[in-house]
Amino acid sequence: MKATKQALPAYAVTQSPLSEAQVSEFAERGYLVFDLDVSSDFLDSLVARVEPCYPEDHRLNPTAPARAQDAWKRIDEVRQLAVLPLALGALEQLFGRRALPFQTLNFPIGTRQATHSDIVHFNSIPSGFMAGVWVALEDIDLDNGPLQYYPGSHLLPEYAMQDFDLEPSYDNYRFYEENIKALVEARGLQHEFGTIKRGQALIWHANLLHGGAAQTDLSRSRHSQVTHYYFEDCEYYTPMHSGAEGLSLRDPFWIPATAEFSLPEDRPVSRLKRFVRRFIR
Ligand SMILES: O=C(O)CCC(=O)C(=O)O
Ligand SMILES: [Fe+2]
Repeated sequence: MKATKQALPAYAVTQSPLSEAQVSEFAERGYLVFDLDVSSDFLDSLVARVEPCYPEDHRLNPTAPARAQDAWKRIDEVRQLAVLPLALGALEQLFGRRALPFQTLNFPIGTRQATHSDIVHFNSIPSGFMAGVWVALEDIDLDNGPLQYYPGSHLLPEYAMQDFDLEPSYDNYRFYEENIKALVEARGLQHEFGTIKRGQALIWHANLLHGGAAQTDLSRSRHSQVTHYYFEDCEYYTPMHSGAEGLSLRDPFWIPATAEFSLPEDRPVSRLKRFVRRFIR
């Protein structure tokens, strides 16, 4: 069956919700914290309904790292948070193009993810039209594994695996992390922590170096949701699958604007791409 191209969802967008000072702060620092203005009941319901999406081993042992990718397909609150008019409006104001959410990740505890920039995972042509919006679903402090980031690091060059003489592949990803760690040390970059309150969001620029700080109190949770966005009128690709043979373009499925949607079939193109990746490299 021929796949039809998804029309851009008709999102409701709050126009220009940010002040000029917030826009310049983002340009200089590569991140911005703002209030999402969502109700406590909404956040309670989101957290409760995502819980069954985490893997069994996390439910048996709540200190085991866990994530639920694209829970928006099943849990409407996750979808609603991803398409929140205020978040879409802020992104549009910061990047000057319509924001298009393509992936959600929910976490029940700290990720302890090593420092990276999302540009190594998702990039665009023209480059850098990608952002993450990290939402605190409960209060975050230094003990429950806050986001850790390096203000201003989005102004560094965009580092791909090849810049460290690494073949792009997830098998080599730990060497990317080692190189980024060395770079942060060599440049003496200073980190900050995203100790933000429940219902606040932190937008990061695609090239901002960030990761998850260690969770020092493992008796606690750290409920959070990240939505990754691209922007309109770009080409999208996966740097980690793009090597000498060319860019691995992607055709993201944009998170729908309303609760009534049908998911794309397992599209013939992506099946072919998977086959190529498995057998021709
Ligand atoms: O939540 C975290 O600790 C990091 C998440 C992250 O790096 C991402 O979603 O891009
Ligand atoms: Fe990230």
